[in-house]
Amino acid sequence: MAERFRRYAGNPILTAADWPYPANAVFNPGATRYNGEVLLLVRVEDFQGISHLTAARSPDGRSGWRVDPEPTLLPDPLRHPEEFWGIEDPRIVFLEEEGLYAVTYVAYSRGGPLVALATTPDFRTFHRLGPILPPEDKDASLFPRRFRGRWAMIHRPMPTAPGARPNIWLSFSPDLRHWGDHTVIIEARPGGWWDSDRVGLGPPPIETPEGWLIIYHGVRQTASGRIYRVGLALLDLEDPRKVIRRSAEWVFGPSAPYERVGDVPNVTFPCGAVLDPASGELLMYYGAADTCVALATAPLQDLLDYLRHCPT
Ligand code: BMA
Repeated sequence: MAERFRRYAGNPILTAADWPYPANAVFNPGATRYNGEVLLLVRVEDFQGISHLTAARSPDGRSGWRVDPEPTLLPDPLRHPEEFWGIEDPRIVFLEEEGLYAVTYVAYSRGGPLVALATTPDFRTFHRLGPILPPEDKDASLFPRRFRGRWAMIHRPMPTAPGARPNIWLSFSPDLRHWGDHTVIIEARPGGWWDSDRVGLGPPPIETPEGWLIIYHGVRQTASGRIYRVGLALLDLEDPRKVIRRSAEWVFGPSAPYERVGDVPNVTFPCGAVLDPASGELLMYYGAADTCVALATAPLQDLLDYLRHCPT
């Protein structure tokens, strides 16, 4: 049994039927703690196929969700043409130094999906910094602090060379706007591997005494479509270019009916996680089958113990 996370008994925790206004699907939420609660910034797909983001809040991160009555962050294609076909898959990080939350999200531009950044103090007002990486690039998150004076960001550019696989990259910036020193950190493994088609960051990197815990999605191409599963890696605390460990096996993947069946079957796609200080559990929020939001939990220490036995 390779699974290291336990599904919440009340799954799925949010569906389109829970929405205060018409929605086709609600999935791939970013997550953070805000005002003593868990806040999810949920990707909502409307009936045109265009996505926006709406906040849902819960005191314990499990139940009692309250959804904003209106969209929290709508695409703004007039001022931000990169958002022409919507905004998707947010990752939320609190930047201590700025006293702000940073939201990296996919802006679906006419040139393809790219990485955009917005900051917010309160999840009511957002300040857009616009595109920070050109298309096609997705699955991006900042680290919450600088390394030797520079910000760092994980992302997943799409290679164009025939046969090249989409890998996870790391880049640095002096000011959150200009990014460089790009380097690959986690590659899709070739051949028969479960993560052979592509890999991409899930939730933002989680700082632990043993290193930055990375939860990533790995994809396999099959005769009946792609399967999106979840793996783990550990990056060096002071130099996140160094991968200390990487799980050989996936640690979570589609098996429940709501993960197997939906708009896109066989997808578990986490974009956010928060620590429950009372229990030491990591609460991982994921989109299930591009249709609804679900929760799976694992004691953080168990994940770190498991990684200690994973390949270097
Ligand atoms: C990825 C992203 C996700 C989506 C997943 C499965 O490429 O677009 O938003 O959940 O595919 O369809």
